[in-house]
Amino acid sequence: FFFFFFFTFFDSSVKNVFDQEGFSRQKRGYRNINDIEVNLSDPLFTKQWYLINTGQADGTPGLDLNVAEAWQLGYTGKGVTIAIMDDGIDYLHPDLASNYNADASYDFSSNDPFPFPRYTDDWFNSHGTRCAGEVSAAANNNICGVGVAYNSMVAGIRMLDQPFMTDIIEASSISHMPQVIDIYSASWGPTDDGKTVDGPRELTLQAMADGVNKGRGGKGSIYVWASGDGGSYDDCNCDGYASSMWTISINSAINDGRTALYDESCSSTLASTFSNGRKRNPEAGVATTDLYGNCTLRHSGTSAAAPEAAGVFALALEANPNLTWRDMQHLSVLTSKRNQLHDEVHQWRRNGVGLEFNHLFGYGVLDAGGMVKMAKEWKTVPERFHCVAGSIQEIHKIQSGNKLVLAITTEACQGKDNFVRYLEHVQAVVTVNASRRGDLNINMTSPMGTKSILLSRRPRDDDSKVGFDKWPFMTTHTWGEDPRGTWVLEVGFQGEEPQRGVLKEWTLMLHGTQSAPYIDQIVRDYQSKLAMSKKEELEEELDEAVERSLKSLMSKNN
Ligand SMILES: *[C@@H]1O[C@H](CO)[C@@H](O)[C@H](O)[C@H]1NC(C)=O
Ligand SMILES: *[C@@H]1O[C@H](CO)[C@@H](O)[C@H](O)[C@H]1NC(C)=O
Ligand SMILES: *[C@@H]1O[C@H](CO)[C@@H](O)[C@H](O)[C@H]1NC(C)=O
Ligand SMILES: *[C@@H]1O[C@H](CO)[C@@H](O)[C@H](O)[C@H]1NC(C)=O
Ligand SMILES: *[C@@H]1O[C@H](CO)[C@@H](O)[C@H](O)[C@H]1NC(C)=O
Ligand SMILES: [Ca+2]
Ligand SMILES: [Ca+2]
Ligand SMILES: [Ca+2]
Repeated sequence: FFFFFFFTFFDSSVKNVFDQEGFSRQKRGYRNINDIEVNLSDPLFTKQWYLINTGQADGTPGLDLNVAEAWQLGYTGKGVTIAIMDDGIDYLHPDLASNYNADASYDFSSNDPFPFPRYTDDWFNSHGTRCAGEVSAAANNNICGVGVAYNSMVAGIRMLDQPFMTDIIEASSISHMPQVIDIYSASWGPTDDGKTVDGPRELTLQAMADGVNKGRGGKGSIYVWASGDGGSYDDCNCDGYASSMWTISINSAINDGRTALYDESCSSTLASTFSNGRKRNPEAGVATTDLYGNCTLRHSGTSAAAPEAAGVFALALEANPNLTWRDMQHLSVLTSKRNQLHDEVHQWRRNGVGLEFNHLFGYGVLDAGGMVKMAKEWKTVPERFHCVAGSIQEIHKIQSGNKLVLAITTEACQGKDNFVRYLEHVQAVVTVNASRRGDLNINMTSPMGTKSILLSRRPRDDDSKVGFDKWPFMTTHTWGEDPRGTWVLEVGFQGEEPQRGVLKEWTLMLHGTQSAPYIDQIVRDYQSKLAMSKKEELEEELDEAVERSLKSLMSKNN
């Protein structure tokens, strides 16, 4: 993440510092698998390639969550409670019972305190139990495998197993005991049929807002969301839960770094973890606990990816319980890694402050070791501000072969109390209709030149009536950028038949800080860089850079 600091906080006169090789070494730090000393008795532990990937099941060695480093530093999730919002948890399972937090659990599907899964012959309701094991399965007990945060506590919130979902059930679930539950993991959302556009309703939105503002004593509930299983036919920016700023949306890679076939891409995904797909090897799935005391090697889908992220966040929270919901997102952005992920469709790119991202994987795969180390030293990010950068509310026609290009030039509320200088999330609130909604595609480019694909083609979506009504498309790709300047929105059609449509609104919403985050980290990282460096020349150069940056920071912050 050195690039980030450099571009964000150092003036252009020190550009040559950026060219030093050392920076990219830091970002993708090599880890020798043979150095890992984790000796656990759990029979499935060595099958859990997503924890430590030594090349099991034809995987790529080193492509994992780097949990071993976090464990070796002593972080295993102690004192942290993660709720699995799902179809229940087999809390009698011998690998889960000791970590089960009964007091924080509830069954909203049948209104009782016992979220035990309902029996069906086909084990349909095994999902929550499998997710729970990924987070909190106990270690060294000779049963199944181990959780990412194997000393954390897991709560069951049963809420998926009733005939209809209601706003009240969702809202009650995500606001259940927000002072006890630290992290909520959700592997559900609107139907992944490639034609649904839907999101949280009124009560659930309010519950989420209350969660991030008041949960955990005001530091904010951490909501982890699976980005969806709709594959290339769907776009997770059409899922208002995954695309919410208040959730951390997680996608998945398979054990050789490829995308899974069910992966949806979108600009609101923050980072990725692991799941199965494509591979026939039965051990390429996710090994975890299963119903009625069993274990499985075959947990799957982005559903399996979200709980892994919840586990990593539990390790970070143990390292620093002061982390806010935004700190967790910043840490994910800064420490996630490209590693050996590859997306055949979308390039990896760097945004205007040097952070590497991908349209499908977000900022890359979570790195538990990197995260706890940074979390330990982390200072809460500065206050967040919100700026309506501009709004176009006129009728604009869109036609196949003739895309609409609109621009908003903004000062990002500079000179006002709510000036946003360092971006976190950006939302483009769009009202548009079309003769075929699924053929619409929308891109937005920031003043620093970062293009976000806000909406890609969804071939199955044949809506011609509703369109998008004040829909908040979100991007995380411009994280850390300076939003001042001209933003460009491009709206066009892709597909066989000619289409037409009308855009009625584009409102650009900026969210972020006025003062530079990570000031302390910059200095510390430069210092450690200096300590490691053998070249005196480099030392001098870096010393100067630190001094200059501090001066410029002070002038910027005053
Ligand atoms: C792992 O632990 C077991 C039991 O404590 C011991 O017998 C075994 O030698 C250890 N293996 C390694 C590689 O340290
Ligand atoms: C699950 O566990 C039960 C009881 O231990 C056992 O009888 C059954 O065969 C197991 N099922 C599977 C699919 O492993
Ligand atoms: C958390 O915050 C408290 C109070 O501000 C402070 O004393 C403590 O050092 C912080 N802990 C960490 C790990 O930063
Ligand atoms: C889109 O909205 C415009 C203006 O309200 C309307 O005239 C047009 O018929 C609508 N088009 C579609 C495809 O719904
Ligand atoms: C948006 O970007 C994608 C990917 O670069 C491109 O294929 C598409 O044509 C663009 N659409 C518009 C409307 O500019
Ligand atoms: Ca029950
Ligand atoms: Ca175990
Ligand atoms: Ca979806």
